[in-house]
Amino acid sequence: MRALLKWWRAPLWTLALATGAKSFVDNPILGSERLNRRGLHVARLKLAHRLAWARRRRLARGVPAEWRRQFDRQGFVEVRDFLPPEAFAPIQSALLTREFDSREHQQGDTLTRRVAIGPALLREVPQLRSMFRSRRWRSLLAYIGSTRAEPLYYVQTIVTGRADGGPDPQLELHADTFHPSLKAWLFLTDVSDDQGPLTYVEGSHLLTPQRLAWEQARSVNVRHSDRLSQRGSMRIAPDELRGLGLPPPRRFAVPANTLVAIDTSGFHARGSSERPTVRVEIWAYSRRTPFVPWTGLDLLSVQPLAIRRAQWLTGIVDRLDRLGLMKQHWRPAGRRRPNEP
Ligand SMILES: O=C(O)CCC(=O)C(=O)O
Ligand SMILES: [Fe+2]
Repeated sequence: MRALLKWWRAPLWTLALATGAKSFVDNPILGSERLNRRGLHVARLKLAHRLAWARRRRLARGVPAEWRRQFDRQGFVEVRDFLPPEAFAPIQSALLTREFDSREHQQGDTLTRRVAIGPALLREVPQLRSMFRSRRWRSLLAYIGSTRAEPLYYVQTIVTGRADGGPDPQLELHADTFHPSLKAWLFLTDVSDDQGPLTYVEGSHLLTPQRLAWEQARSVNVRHSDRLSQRGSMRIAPDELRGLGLPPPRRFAVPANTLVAIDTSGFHARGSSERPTVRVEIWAYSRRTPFVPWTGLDLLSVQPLAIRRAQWLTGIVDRLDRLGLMKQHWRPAGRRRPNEP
C-alpha cells in the first residue's frame, strides 16, 4: 500500500523530466542510480546545453561582439563603468540611502536582503527604468540567459559576519542548476577582495568531456553527496578543478558600477570575507524552462506584467506558506536602507 501511495506520483515525476526539475532526492526518477548510470542526468544536461546554445545563436545579433566573445569563452561578462556616471550616480544614491520594504534570508552567518523592484521604484528612479529598457542591457542578459524572457530584478544586500550561524553555504563552489541560466550583478558599492566578492571559474559553463564524466560520476553517487548537491546544485571541491582542466576561480573585486553577468550552470561561489561586510547590488535573475527551442513566448514578460512579477512572487509564496504548501524563506525585514548592515 505504501509503495502504491508512493507511485501515484510517478506520472508527475516522469513529466518533470521535461522541465528544469533538478532535485535528485525529490524525484526518484531523476535520482535513480540505475537510470543515471545509463546516462539520464548527462542526457538532460547535453540536451539543455545544446538548446541553450541554439537559442543564443538567435539572440546574438544585438550583443556587442566583444561581450559575446568574452561570454562564449569565459561564461561571464564583466563590464566596468557599465553606466555613464550621470546615469549611475542617481541610481546609486537613491537605492543606497532610501528606505525600502525589504525581505531577508539567513544562510549560515550571512544575511541576504532583497527589495523587489516594481513599478513604483522605477517611477522614483527613472534612470533605472532606462537601463532596464536599454538595448545593451537587454540584449546581453537575453544572450547569457538564452531567453528573451524578462529577468526578475531586486536590490540585493549581502551582509556577512554579523549573524550567528555556521559557514555560508554559498562559499562553496557550485553550479546552480544543470542547465544554463542567468544571474547578473550591477554593483552599487565597491567590492574589495576581502569583502565576499563573487567568484567564477572561467570556462566552467562549457560541457567538456571531463565535465560530462564528472557529472556522470556525481549523478550515479549522488546519495553520498551533501544535501545541496542532492537537491541539484552540485558542489565541487577546489582541488577537483584542475582534473577538469579548469583554472582557479576568478574573484570579482570590482568598483561600483561594474556589471558581472554569468551563466550559473558554471561553477561559482561567494568569496569569503575576513571581516563583517556589506555589499549592495542590482541583481537580475532569469531561469526559464530549459527544454524549449524558442527564445520568446513568455506571457509574463509582457509589460506591464513583467516588472510586477518580483513583488507578486513574494505575495504568492507568502500565501502558499500560510496554506502549508510551500516554505517562505524570505522573512519580512521592515523598511530598511540597502546599505545598512
Ligand atoms: O552573490 C554571490 O556572492 C554568489 C551567490 C550565489 O551563488 C548565487 O547567487 O547563485
Ligand atoms: Fe549560486
